[in-house]
Amino acid sequence: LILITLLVGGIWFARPEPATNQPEANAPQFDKTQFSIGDPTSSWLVVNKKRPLQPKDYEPASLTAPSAMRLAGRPTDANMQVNSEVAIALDQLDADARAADINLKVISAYRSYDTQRMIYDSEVRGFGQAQADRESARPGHSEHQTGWAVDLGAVNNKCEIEACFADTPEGKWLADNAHKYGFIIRYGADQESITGYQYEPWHLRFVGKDLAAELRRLGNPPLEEFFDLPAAPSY
Ligand code: DAL
Ligand code: ZN
Repeated sequence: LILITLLVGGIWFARPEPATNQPEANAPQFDKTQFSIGDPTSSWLVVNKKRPLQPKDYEPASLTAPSAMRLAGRPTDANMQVNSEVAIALDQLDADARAADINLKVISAYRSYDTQRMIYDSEVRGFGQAQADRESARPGHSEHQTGWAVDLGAVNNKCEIEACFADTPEGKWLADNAHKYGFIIRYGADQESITGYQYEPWHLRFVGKDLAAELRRLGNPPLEEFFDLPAAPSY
């Protein structure tokens, strides 16, 4: 045993130094294949107009409302709920937001296939199909159907689900801080030709802290671009 230990130790210490000392060359590459982008239970899921949920009527196994964050509805309402990982992240985000005098609430979270269809159909009736498709996903195509997405707003209701939310203290705080809790602003400004949707500064998508940090480091490219997927401006 002593001999083996000495031998292994000798081999270990005899290992040559890496060829370069440049930190860049040795920095670990972000592994884009760590998690599935097709499985709706994966926080890296990419769903868009070209990538329907599989199955289209997918339902998350369990959903729960954040326990301390303020809600526009009741905690037992499905549309106040997200998956448990997201609920925990939202409570952490909210605790730090409150400490910074930022008062947020959940406006809309989980939506079933049928609920999404009702919302989409009512948008079509109100604004026509072309405009509806810029604002609302068709059923089977929404992040809201996965439990990974949530629309947040200010407790004072200012600019609720409007582009001007980006200019409110709450919207600015989210843009600056959401990544620390694993969220991205999924439908960024000037990304409609790729994401298929107008700017939605209120729509947070949980992707986990590692990916959220990497996307921020790269200047917030849309998920489609990051994962080398086709742009999804239309169905
Ligand atoms: N408003 C987003 C795109 C949705 O309906 O999922
Ligand atoms: Zn949304």
